Amino acid sequence: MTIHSNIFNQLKAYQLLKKLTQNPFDLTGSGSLTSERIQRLQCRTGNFRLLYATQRLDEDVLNGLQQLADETSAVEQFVMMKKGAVMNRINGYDSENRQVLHTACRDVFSDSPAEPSAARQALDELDKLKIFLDDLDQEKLRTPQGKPFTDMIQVGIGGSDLGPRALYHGLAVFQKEGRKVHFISNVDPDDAAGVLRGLDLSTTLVNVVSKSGTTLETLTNEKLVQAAYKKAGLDPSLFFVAVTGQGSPMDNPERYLRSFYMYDYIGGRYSATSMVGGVMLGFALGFDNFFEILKGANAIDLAVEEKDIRKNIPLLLALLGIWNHNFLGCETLAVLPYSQALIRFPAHLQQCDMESNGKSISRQGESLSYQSGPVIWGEPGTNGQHAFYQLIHQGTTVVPVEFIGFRSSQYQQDIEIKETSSQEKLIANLLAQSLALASGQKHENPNKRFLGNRPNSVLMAECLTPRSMGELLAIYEAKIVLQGFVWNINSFDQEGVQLGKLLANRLLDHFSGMRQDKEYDGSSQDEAGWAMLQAAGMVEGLKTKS
Ligand code: G6Q
Repeated sequence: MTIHSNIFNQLKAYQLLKKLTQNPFDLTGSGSLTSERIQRLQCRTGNFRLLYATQRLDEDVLNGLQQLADETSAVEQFVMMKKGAVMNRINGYDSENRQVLHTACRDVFSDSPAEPSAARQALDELDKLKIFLDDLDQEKLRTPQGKPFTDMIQVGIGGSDLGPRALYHGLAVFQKEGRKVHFISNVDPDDAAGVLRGLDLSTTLVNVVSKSGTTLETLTNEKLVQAAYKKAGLDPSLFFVAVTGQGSPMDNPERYLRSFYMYDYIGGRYSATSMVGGVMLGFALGFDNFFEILKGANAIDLAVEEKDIRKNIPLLLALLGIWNHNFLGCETLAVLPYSQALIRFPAHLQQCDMESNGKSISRQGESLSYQSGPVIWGEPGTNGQHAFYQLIHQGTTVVPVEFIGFRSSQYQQDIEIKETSSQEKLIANLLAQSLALASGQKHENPNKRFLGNRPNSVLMAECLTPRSMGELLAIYEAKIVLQGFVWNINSFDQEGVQLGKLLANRLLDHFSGMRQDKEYDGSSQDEAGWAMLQAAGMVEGLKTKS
């Protein structure tokens, strides 16, 4: 397949939509948010419905967005991706050159998966995981003292941390009794120290997750945790499990109790449904719950094949995002879940979206003459309401919002006060915010005036379960990928994080230089780096310590 080479702002649909920005739908007028509009502008996919009457659009804009999706073959490109096309590359330049097959991790329910060999590999890893989890459940796998394992520390960073961690928090209510998970990601020694403090290492497994097996933070933390085990008189190889790429420096089963693979064609930030999330989530929630996550994600991957934007939530979300960002000029997007369990979900989206679509060249290596991905941020509501919502309502910048909510709570432990439950209070707040942002408020006192026309939509489902969590994850993964197709960028590489890593290593060389030679002076080979170290007081600090 040849990679699509459309230039976004030269498309016919772009010109059409550009004209429509002259007079976007006014949500503040009396009679704007009619019941007919609210009923009509809804979309259903899987267990979710998306309410988008509170976006600044009408049928003409929707038709234009449909044309944009069609003209860029967004859905067709998604299907090609699932079938194993090499989508991760920049044509004509040195770049990654890979398939993009995170969808294969959950394409394990049909006899004719989109890419059979990747689905086979996913099934093989799932079989290994099932055996591992059964061995733990049946206590065939126990601690050297014969006790069951109760805890797991996941050591990993970036994609090997954020998605899995978001899912773990999202589904903590489904945790198996007597099992708990902890995470170490930052190379800040206080991250590890805080987790290790008070943990009984003799009943704790350590899951070291690194696709490359070379990530500085993860390898450092692995060594740090190993040292803690040795200090406690425990042999790390009887406690440490690994998830890594085939052939990576960590691909050495002898060093680990069990080893699992994730494959080259699964990008880190899209890897939560591979063994990167699977081992830890299986340990915490049990195999069946992990399988439910996969089912939910797979259902969305299939639903994305629908070309009608009015019937495909990920595609519609992608296009609404493009309307707000590229046409209405909104620079950021807030994702605000009204669910405490989704506390880490915005952090996962920050990575998944911004690392994917924070690009400024096309897939043909040309500079973009239009905006690519927006800044993504968020926090669970209603806490945010008492914090940053002021700016969203009355600030000088317009921040589109994607609200996420659930009709029922997870724990089902609620109380009625003044004839309403806490869950009802939560959802009433969510819906009220959506309306208030859209309609605004007229007032003779300027301080009490709300301009309104702040675009937002509401993503709702019944309850946050393993199935709907899997759906939510895949909805956003697909949204991000589809936007990348429309913008004609490579959403699957991350060159932008390399330069900082390179410079950090150069600075670290100065530290070891100083340790070896008190008279060491790095200013001649690296003026700026050395000066930064001096200015930060690090040179002085190290010399006085040594
Ligand atoms: C994600 C990125 C990045 C990666 C981490 C960890 O898409 O590639 O966040 O996940 O740098 O990499 P390893 O899993 O190789 O340690």
